[in-house]
Amino acid sequence: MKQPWWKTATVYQIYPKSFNDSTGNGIGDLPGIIEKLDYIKELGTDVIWLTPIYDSPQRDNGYDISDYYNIYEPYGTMEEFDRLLEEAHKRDLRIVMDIVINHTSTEHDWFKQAISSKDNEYRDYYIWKEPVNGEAPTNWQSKFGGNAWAYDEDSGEYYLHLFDVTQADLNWENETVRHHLYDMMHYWLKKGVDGFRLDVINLISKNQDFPNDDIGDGRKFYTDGPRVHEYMNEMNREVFSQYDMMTVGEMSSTTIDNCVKYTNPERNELNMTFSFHHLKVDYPNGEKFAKGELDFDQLKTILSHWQEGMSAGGGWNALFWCNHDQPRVVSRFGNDGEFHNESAKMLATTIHMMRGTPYIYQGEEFGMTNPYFESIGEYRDVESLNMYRILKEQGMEESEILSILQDKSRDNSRTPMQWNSSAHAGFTTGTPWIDVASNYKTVNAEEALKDANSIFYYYKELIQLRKEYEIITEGDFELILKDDPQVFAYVREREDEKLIVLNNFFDQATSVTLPKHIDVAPYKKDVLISNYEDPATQVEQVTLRPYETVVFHLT
Ligand code: TEU
Repeated sequence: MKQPWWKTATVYQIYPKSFNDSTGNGIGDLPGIIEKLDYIKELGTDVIWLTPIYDSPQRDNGYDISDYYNIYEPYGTMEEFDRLLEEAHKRDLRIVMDIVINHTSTEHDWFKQAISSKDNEYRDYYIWKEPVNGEAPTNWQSKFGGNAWAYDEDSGEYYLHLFDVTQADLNWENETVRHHLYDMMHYWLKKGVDGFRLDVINLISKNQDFPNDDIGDGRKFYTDGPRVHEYMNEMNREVFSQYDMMTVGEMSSTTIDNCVKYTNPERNELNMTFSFHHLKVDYPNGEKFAKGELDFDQLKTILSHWQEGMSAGGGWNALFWCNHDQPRVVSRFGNDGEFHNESAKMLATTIHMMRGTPYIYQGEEFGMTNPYFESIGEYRDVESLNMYRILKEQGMEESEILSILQDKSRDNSRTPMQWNSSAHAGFTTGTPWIDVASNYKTVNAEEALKDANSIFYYYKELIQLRKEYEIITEGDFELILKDDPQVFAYVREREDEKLIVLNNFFDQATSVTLPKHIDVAPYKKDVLISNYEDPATQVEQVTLRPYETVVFHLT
């Protein structure tokens, strides 16, 4: 049976603000993206995910929307968006828009009306509560630090903001709000958009008792909440089911069971989900803003559980290491020094041979690294700046905070795209809104395109393999060598075909012996892909060099 197009596709994520500036104002824009469509096509990706481009005060770089129907002016005009869509479609590239419907900016007209008086017709578009004992209604914490409620002096009530104080949560219990949002989705889909990435979509249903959280930060009262699947189903019925489109839900702190429910096609909710548990394995005691090391055993366990659990339940994973909220994976879990090339390719292979739809974040395809900023003045991200203030107030030394931000800040992935070795890496002829990483003269797209052994052409090969070998999208998954301290090894199997995927995650060579139950004797063995020129040829016992990855194809 023909698979839906999004199952064999690879998605390229663009953060417009940092992608390519065509006007010299230091901010990326839509005409700048059009200039680079042939580059994206050359990589071989099929879909472009655009992070929010709507009108916004940019407190959270567009995840604080003030008008769903207009383009943020420095990015360009609606005509330029229409041209981008047309030029992408000419190249068989689909465009997926990022929609933020858990909250709006407090600059949105709805919120301006809502805060103007208690009896305004828009009041109930948001979540307002009376103080409790003169305090915030609950002890829930914002994900950007501090309490999740903001006090409005005029009305004497608080409004909920799970993120920044300028990002007010919408009241999804209000059917009028839901239908306004569905109308907005139809507007973009009727223009020809090919799908949506739905921001923190599993937070939209809150426990209507709004209880205090005696042991946590309140997330259990709004994560995968009481009516969330009802709302997803309604969205699908009212909108998604009417188009040939793709939906991917960003899920904060979710579970495999819920993601099976969100993505099993029989439930008519979403096509696939992003989950983040594998990207918290360097959070000591679950604490993001602290110095942490890769817990390799946890990484293997989590990724394998999600592969096995989602496959068993008929769900579908979005596969990723990087996005605009995450540090650059080659700096985080790889080696951005001596083994930059090898480790980037190994990390890519680890997820691109898995079951799901892979996502490549701009610059990941040629190994962009964290920028290692040395002063707080170089940071722009609201979460990082909030946490800098909070940690300082808690008495932490500035040097320690800056060291934590070098590892964990979301700005690590938001530095300008490194196109070439010219000023500001060819991103802008003006002054970039955020500094370019200092290694742009050697780590850039132009250098990568000239080098047949570059990370770029390795990603291109991985993307092509997914289209050629159905075992990659449809094969069963089995983790092997579970206790090996440095190799992430797994088998994909489908009828009489196997892939054996071996990934050395460290800078020391090691040897592995396949477990006895993996019978390889009757098979013809080929190497499908490897990051070393001369990979092993026999599979039963393999020596893996630093960060070596090799995929054996058994037929
Ligand atoms: O991210 C939600 C999210 O889970 C992360 O922002 C995470 O909560 C944060 O980094 C704390 O560790 C989405 C968008 O991807 C993000 O850019 C927005 O800031 C956020 O929602 C609010 O819209």
